Amino acid sequence: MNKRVSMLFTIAAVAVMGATLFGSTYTQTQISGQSIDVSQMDMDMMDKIRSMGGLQLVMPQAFAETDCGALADTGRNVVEFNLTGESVELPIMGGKTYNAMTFSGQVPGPTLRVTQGDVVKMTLTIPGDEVTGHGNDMHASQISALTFDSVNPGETSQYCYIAESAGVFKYHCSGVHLIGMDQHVFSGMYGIAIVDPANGYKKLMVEKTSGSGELDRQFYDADALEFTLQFNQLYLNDDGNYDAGAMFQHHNSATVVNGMQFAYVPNMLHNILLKGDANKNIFVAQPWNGLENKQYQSQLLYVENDQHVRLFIENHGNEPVFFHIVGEILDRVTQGNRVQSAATETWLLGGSQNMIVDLVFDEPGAYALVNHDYAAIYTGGIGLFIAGDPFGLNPRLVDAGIIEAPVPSYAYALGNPSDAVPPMGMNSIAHPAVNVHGLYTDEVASEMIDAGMIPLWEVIPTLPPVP
Ligand SMILES: [Cu+2]
Repeated sequence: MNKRVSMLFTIAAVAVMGATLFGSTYTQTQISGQSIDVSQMDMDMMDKIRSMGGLQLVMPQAFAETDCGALADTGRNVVEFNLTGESVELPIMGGKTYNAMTFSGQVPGPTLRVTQGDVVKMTLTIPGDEVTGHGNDMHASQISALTFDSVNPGETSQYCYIAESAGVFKYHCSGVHLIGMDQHVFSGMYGIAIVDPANGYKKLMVEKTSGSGELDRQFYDADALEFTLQFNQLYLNDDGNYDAGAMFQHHNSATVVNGMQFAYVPNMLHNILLKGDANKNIFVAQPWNGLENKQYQSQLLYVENDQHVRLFIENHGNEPVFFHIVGEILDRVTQGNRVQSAATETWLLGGSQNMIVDLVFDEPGAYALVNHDYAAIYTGGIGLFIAGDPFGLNPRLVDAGIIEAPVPSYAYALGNPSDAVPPMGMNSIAHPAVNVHGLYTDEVASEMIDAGMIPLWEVIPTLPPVP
């Protein structure tokens, strides 16, 4: 019996059981249908509808069309999203590795960025030597889940859809005919699609008091410096394999942001800059400390003061995320294309939930982003934003010849970590520089270097020492 036949059999069996339990009327039509006689309708009403221009569907092609050829002919912008499903070994804290499953050799998978109304053409290829099949369920689509069925090793599948709704949407492996979906997702097969609103993002208003009781309203242009932060957990046994028993009991072994525990904390470079000594740690937890960690060395997130910052945040995990930035207030929280809150200290994301946070860092300083669940903080759910020049480094960096003139953020000297920088959208401010950082295979890391991102582990030893 093949799968579709067995599903029909199940539906029929449920109907028969219902008829047996609730009596034979269960399967009969309860309300008789009635056809509409247009000649009997209120003609005034029909005239009113006509004068309004009639009833029109806003996006007439948006309904259930998944044929790539048909969608390409609609004149819409078509964005190709090509992924491979690959099992690889990747590092975890403590100098160990785990058996990861990835989209295209990285965790999270590549970020897709489109504009509302674009056609997404998703192609998933599973190499012939891959140990298992994989699928891709994209939450940005509104098409039948049957489309997401898994692809066998050595095969490719493709589907198309219109990104109809603006917002942040996860995508994730759907396992092998749904079996092992949890294992594949928690082993690394997840990522996001950012669907920019058709008319762009809104200006940001930040309202404060001046101290005299007067309201001070500051307006910021829609353009913003953007970051992605994707929360998840790892459930691993001592051998670095997925532990389903631990998952069912919600006993995670790590909290990860963009795939890594403590990904955005200081490393030896920051120790040198601030303490003049690579071994004098400036933060309580520096597990990715050292240039030999290459793309896995931790990096910090740099922003300017008084700059509009936009964060695309997704919770891929089994645990809630209580998103908070220590020392800051979330100036605006948006979900989908609707503002949910303003001037909020913390916002809760359940599993497979997302938000866009807009904020402005007012004072120079270090600001920790956290999942404000203490178990999450201590197992890796913390990172640091550094706003402006809180450590007074500008003159020293100029003297050392690392920068020519004072800069509004350290991103100009060091760049921001690539795994936290999304592709450019219609209201993106370009990052001054991007360094190679993330849970990437060495192959993916060298592709990024070829594309112009900075391998800090090669560049830093060539820089003049900072006094
Ligand atoms: Cu998979």
